[in-house]
Parts: sequence; C-alpha cells; structure tokens
Amino acid sequence: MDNPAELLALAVSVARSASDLANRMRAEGVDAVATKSTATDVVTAADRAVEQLVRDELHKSRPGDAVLGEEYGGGQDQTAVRWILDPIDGTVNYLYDLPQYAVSLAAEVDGVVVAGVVRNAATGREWTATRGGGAFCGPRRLRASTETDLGQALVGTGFGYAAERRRHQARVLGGLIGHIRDIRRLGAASIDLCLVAEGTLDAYYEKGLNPWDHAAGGLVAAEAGALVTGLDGNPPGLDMVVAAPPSLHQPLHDLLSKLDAAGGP
Ligand code: LIP
Repeated sequence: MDNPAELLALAVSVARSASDLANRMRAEGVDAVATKSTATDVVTAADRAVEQLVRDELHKSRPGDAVLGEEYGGGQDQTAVRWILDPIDGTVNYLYDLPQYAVSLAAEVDGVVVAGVVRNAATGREWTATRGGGAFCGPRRLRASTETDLGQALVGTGFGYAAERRRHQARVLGGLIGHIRDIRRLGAASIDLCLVAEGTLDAYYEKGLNPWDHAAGGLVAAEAGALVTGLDGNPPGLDMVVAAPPSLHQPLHDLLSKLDAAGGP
C-alpha cells in the first residue's frame, strides 16, 4: 500500500486536478487575500482552495495519511505516510500571472521522501521521481548538468520576503556572481530544483526554503544525479538547500560556506 509507484500515481492525479483549479482561478483574476511573514509574503484564495482540494482528494484515497501543507500546516500525526504539499509554489508569480508556478506534492514514508511530482500549472510541464526509480519530465528520463567549471555554471537562486534577509542574500550573491556564468531568479524553488534535474540550470541554492518548497523537487534533482544538501554537512533545510551535479557541488558549496550563505537573519 506504500509502494512508491502507487504513491506517485496518486500524487500525479491529484496534482493535475489541483493545477486545473489553480488555472481556473487564475483566469477569473487573482488578488492577495492575506499576507504572512511580511507585506510581500502573500496568500491568494487559490493557495487555500488548491490546498483544500489536495487534502480532500488525498483523504478520499488514503484517509489514514498525514498531510503537511503550506497554508494549513498539519502533518504531525505519527503515520507511515505523510504528504508534503505546496499548493502553489511561486505564489508571487501566480499573483502577477508570470507562468512559473507549480503544484508540488511529495510522499514521505517513515520520514523519507519516496515519490514526488512538480507540475507547472501554467505550462503543464510535469516532473516526477520515485526514490531509486529515476527522475522524469513526462516520459523523458532526466540527467543533471555535466558542466564541470563553476565559472561556466548558470545558477538559480531565490530571496526571502524579509528585507534584512534579502540584504544578506544580496551580499552573498555579490560574492558569488563573479565566479559563475550567471544567475537566474525564477521564483519557484520546486521548479528551480527540477530545472537542475534536467540541466536547464547547472545548479541552484537558496536559504529559507520550507519542506514543501523542496521535498518533491529535491527528490527529482537527486534522482537525476544531483547532490541535494545543506552546507557544512547539514541536510537540505531552512538554512540552505544546494542542488548541483557532483562536479559543481563542492566548489559551489565551499564558496557559499565562505560567504556565510546559510547565516544571517
Ligand atoms: C517561494 C519559493 C521561492 C522563494 C520565494 C518563495 P512560495 O515559495 O518557491 O524559491 O524564493 O521567496 O518562498 O512562497 O511561492 O510558496
């Protein structure tokens, strides 16, 4: 019953329904209905409605599972399977109708993510992975970048919502930018991680990601051969997520550590 392939099939089906709802609501017009950590950390009615739809769909199929979602929290129940959900990752992009936002849904069994789907609701592009089963974009199997020179690497990143953290992140970027090809700030961590999986980005890093931002995309990137870690021996988490192929991971990691990228407010 906790077979990763079966969990993935359910996740894909639910993510597609969720994406359809997000698109319907986007077409009707979107306004921020609330803010969270700062005045720019917005929540839309679609974030809430999409999360509720996913919760309802998962409950129909697997009523005993726990669900941790960005908008309604939860996931504390001691169950074998826990779902980790960002109903609309890239909410600011969604608010502005920039086509870079995703439903991100991962299944965790006994604390280990074993299946995940990231679906760009705007474009229909869909990335999936099961632990040990590989990463895919549609039917295409994914391999991360083969770039070996950090100076030639196109690196994705993102910034938090709080001004003090953004200033620290800008200082880190200032120390990094002269050592890489260029930066891309696309606005949805789950998609950034999937772009690393397919080699569209050579690497990605960001401080401040919640589990729902990187649970599914992190598995996709790892199953495509990328190393997905924190800094200085830590696992990926709030302090830092770094995703890069082995050839780039060490030089990027060491530079980020030297720049105190996981530190600051
Ligand atoms: C977003 C992340 C993005 C980060 C944004 C925000 P949200 O998640 O996907 O990488 O830079 O600040 O956290 O809030 O749209 O779910």
